[in-house]
Amino acid sequence: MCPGSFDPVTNGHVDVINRASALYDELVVAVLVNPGKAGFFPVEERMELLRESVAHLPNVTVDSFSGLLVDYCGANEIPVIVKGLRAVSDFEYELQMAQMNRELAAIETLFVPTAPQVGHLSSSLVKQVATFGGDVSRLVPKVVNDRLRERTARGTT
Ligand code: COD
Repeated sequence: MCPGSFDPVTNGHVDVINRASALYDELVVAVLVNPGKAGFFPVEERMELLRESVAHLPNVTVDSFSGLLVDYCGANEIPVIVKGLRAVSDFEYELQMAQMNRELAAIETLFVPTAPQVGHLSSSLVKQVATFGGDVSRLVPKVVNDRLRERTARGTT
């Protein structure tokens, strides 16, 4: 399981998904539905962009979930969560979540260190740069870049 907000998916996410998919027979990439937060892209659109971005990986499926990640994993018999780690700041938060998820459901978390080429990428920075007309074409899959450009052109960001 690779969980996240994926609002939107970046090349950093795709790198982690690529590498996790090589480690396991099956990988689920799941978008968190946060009922209290609209997000930049609606959840259905985030899933569509993810599906297109990982279409080259036959053992990856894309889904969404609301509530606790461990409940989704339990219901779907998923034994491992895979997370990407960029910096020390990621580690502090991710360690807490990994320990909590283990306490809640004895589920393990595997950390994949970010690739140096994408270590600076986050969905929020990509959105900020795109909103102000910056070029993010090297930072996100082509489908995401196209969608961001459409939204920026329509002035709906
Ligand atoms: N390089 C490497 N990894 C990256 C990069 C990058 N450039 N960018 C992002 N990642 C990794 C992140 O470290 C993360 O592991 C994953 O990709 C997803 O990132 P985001 O930003 O899309 O998603 P988050 O961090 O907002 O997702 C948080 C979750 C949805 C996983 C978390 O909030 C959650 O599990 N929520 C469900 C409720 C729950 O169970 N809560 C209790 C937790 S203890």
